[in-house]
Amino acid sequence: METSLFTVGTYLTTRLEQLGIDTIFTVPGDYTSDMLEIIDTRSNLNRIGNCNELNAAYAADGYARSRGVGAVCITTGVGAFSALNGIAGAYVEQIPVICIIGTLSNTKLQSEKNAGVLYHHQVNTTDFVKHAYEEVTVAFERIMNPNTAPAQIDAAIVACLTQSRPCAIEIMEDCYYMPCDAPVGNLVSAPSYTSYDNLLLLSQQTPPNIYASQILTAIQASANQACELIMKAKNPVIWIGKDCNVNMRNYLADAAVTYIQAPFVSSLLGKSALAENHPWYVGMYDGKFTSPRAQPYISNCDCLIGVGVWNTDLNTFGNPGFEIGNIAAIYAANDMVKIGEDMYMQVSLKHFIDALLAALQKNNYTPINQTPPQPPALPPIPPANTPMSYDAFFNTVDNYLTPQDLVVAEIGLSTFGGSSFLQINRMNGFLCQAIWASIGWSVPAALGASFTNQTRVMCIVGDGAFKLTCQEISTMVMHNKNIVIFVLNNNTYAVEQMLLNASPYKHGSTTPFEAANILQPWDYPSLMNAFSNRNAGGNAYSANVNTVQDLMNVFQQINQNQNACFLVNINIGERDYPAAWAWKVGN
Ligand SMILES: Cc1ncc(C[n+]2csc(CCOP(=O)(O)OP(=O)(O)O)c2C)c(N)n1
Repeated sequence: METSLFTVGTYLTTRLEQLGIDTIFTVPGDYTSDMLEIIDTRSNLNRIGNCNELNAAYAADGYARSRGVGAVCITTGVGAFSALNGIAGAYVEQIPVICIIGTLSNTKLQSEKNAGVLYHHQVNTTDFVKHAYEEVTVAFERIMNPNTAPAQIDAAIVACLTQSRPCAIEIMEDCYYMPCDAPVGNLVSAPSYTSYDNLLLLSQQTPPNIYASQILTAIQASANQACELIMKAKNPVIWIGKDCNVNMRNYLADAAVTYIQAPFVSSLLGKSALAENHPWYVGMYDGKFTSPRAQPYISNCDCLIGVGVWNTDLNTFGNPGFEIGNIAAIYAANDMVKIGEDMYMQVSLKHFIDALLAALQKNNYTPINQTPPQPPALPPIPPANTPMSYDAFFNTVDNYLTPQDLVVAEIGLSTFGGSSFLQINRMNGFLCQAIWASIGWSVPAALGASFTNQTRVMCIVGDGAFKLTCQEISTMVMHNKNIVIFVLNNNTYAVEQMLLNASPYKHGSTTPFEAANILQPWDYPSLMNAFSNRNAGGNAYSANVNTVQDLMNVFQQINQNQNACFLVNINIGERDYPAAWAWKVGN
């Protein structure tokens, strides 16, 4: 037999290692066990066993948000369907996750098809996992022939990197240990646009390539129109969005702010695309949840320059139809530029920013602002005996966050005007699943993100969301992770109540909560005993917080135990809400 140094399993693990992936989130299954065995032979790969596949997918998502690309390895059917929600979130939010799914062997499939034997975890003999995953992956490859595995694996991974969205690689269990060709070169994402120089060459040839000319015209015209508006503006504001975090495009946001020298705000999805101690940063712009500091800049703004902002309902909260008012507005995102009624297609953010800055330079642009605004003061820590409330919690946390801290924020009442107003002094230091908004994402995502050097993850999660996926704390303890989880305990699904009927939140209200929004109280700190088997390794702590003093004590403990995992129960009155929600309550 011809021998090869590589098998399908080692080919795939080599590709993952080349991408800088050192951790894979997994749940075993008999169709996948050989793959996990292969992972365990790789000294550069760390296999994390999660409590369930949904958590594994969320963890790979959190890892990818922080590290660039992540991987999860699960079994077919039961595992793949459990993970589907996590993969869907990654798809919607443009997070590159490689999803490896082990499935039955060729022999079993044939006996299923020909002899009518149904194997466990199978829905039927069709490609049922592929059908389920088709909407939430940019590539789905089923590997049934080891000889085609290299090309299939490479195609899936390149699609994942290029489109910054998940791919699935389904491997039949008889293939893992089969030989295949060795990997050639490294896999990189293909640029989503043709280079400017090539467009120019193509447009200058005879006859000119009309498509290249069309794109060049769109780039130039959008840049000129934007330049004209910016030159005229007295109070321009730059609005940084999610496109700047995708595929590491943060440098484009930086280039725009540095050259234009205007105050910038961030969208919820783009929060921390630039570190928020940047001198030109003035806060969050998110419809009704615009931060108080950003508000006057937005009110006076006569030219809004949107750099990579996606318009979603949670990004423009409470502004139906997204009315920004009668001002010049430039939106560059999703390979398009929109200025007023004009749309320019196939204009990548990079081409637009490059051309815009060149146009400004050509027109001798002088920034209207010569110096950045006064740096903000952090909110004062409330008096020590102040009972816990949303605002007391966030104002205190704001004073303790360091550039080492990476905040993973869950969706809920606390996100808007709570986590979203925290000052994050670290690029990409704030993760939130703010479009897909699947509650339960944050705790496993915090685990995933914690595999980042020089990082302490602070996870801020409502009690309702916590209940979905909190078992992953046991994985954190098992792997000695230094993660802090703050459970905002108000015994309710508060945001659901707020959106349904805000009257229980009115001053002095005795209006009962909707029964569906009331939670069974849990003894949260005790959970740490269970998840850590009574603190077996001495690295698991929990605490109850009722006052600001209690919270400051916890931070002291956290700082003294840099390598421990903390579960902190923050007791908040059920009728409390972040002050930023007052417009909704009508108080
Ligand atoms: C998987 C999933 N199920 C249900 C919802 C609907 N949902 C959105 S927020 C929320 C309540 C969150 O409650 P909690 O975590 O306690 O936070 P709070 O609103 O009290 O701050 C629910 C049920 C969702 N977004 N995702």
